[in-house]
Amino acid sequence: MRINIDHISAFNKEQEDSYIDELDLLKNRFSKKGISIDKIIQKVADFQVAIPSWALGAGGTRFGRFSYGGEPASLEQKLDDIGVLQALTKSAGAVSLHIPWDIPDDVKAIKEVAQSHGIAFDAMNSNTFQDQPDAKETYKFGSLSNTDPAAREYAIQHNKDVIKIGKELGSKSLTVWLADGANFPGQNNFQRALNNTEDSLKSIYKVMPEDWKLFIEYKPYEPNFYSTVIQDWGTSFMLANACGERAYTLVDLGHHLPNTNIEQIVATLMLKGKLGGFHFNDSKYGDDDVTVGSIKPYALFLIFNELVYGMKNNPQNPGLSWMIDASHNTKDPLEDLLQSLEAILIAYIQALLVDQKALSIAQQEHDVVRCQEILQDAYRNDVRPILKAAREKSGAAVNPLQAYRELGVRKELIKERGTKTMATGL
Ligand SMILES: [Mn+2]
Repeated sequence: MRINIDHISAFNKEQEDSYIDELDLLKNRFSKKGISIDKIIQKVADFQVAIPSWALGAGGTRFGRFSYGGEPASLEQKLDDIGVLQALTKSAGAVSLHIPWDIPDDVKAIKEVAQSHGIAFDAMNSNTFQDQPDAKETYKFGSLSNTDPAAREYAIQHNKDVIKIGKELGSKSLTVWLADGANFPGQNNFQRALNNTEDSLKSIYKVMPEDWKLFIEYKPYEPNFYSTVIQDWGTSFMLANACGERAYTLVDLGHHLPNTNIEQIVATLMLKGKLGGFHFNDSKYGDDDVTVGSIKPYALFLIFNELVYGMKNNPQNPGLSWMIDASHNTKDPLEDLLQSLEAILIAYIQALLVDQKALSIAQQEHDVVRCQEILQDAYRNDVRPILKAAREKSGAAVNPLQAYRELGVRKELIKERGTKTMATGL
């Protein structure tokens, strides 16, 4: 299933002028504050979010997995699915591959498929959280932190292999997320586990090409329930500093205990030039991996407010690697990803509408009430007309989800692939 430009322009023609009046209202309102909606439209049109190769299959839990038909059965088909998202939104122009779930058999052919969809290769993800059928060592008691040097070396070598595959594909970064930790008090010597992890990460960093970045992700609990070796941003930050200049912390929204002030974490990391990447999802209780913006959209806006401020004021921080890291138990994953992309861009636009100059003055004057008013004045807008204008500008469908349904994409995919296919991944 390929969506071409004719599909999109025919769809957009039917929607013509449906948002122009509302857009003009927003332009008038915000130009009085010196905020240019046209500049925001361009920024939104340029914003790209990577889609992970494991998000295209039916997500599941340890209790079950329910298929929806037409799942991608190969890496090529996964790229085709991202191609659908990219054609509809023009904001999903990258894939983040997971190794070993998605080792390309033919690198050249895979690169061509990606290129034909306008998809770049974002960060590579290594997997040392489960044993593969032919594994020579086990990760049952940890990978980069394991007390057994042979298991550690095995995990280091896996990361080196991932870098090698990424180099061939044109990726420029490696994301390391470790499941390492302990299920019970006393199981691990915290200091030894941390030291082992630092040494292992340094050996991986050492072989990374000069133009690559290392992203170190953290998570407070799960799959281990007592302790996690890289439990928080501070530990990740410390390890990134120990590795070197091109090692960064990666923040995943769902990898925090409830009510953690994530906006403050991203602000601190950007000030220190150490925020490398950001994973989007949403949650109610833990690492729930539900659709972005479906539970706490105001929190997402506050985070984006700090990201926008940081991108403007912290040249010491590099451009960020953005990725959706979510799962879908009961939804068509492509529809879920379209909803996530929509929520990300809406929060981004709302943050771009914050009157930063007025906010800075109100902060200086300790006008607490005014500070809140300024934030809410940006947040309480229906910014979808701006998003539609950005989409039209970049050749995307003004309403991607509606276009997806009207074009009958899922029906077409089921016809092509059948109802029994299953994607590798979670
Ligand atoms: Mn993640």
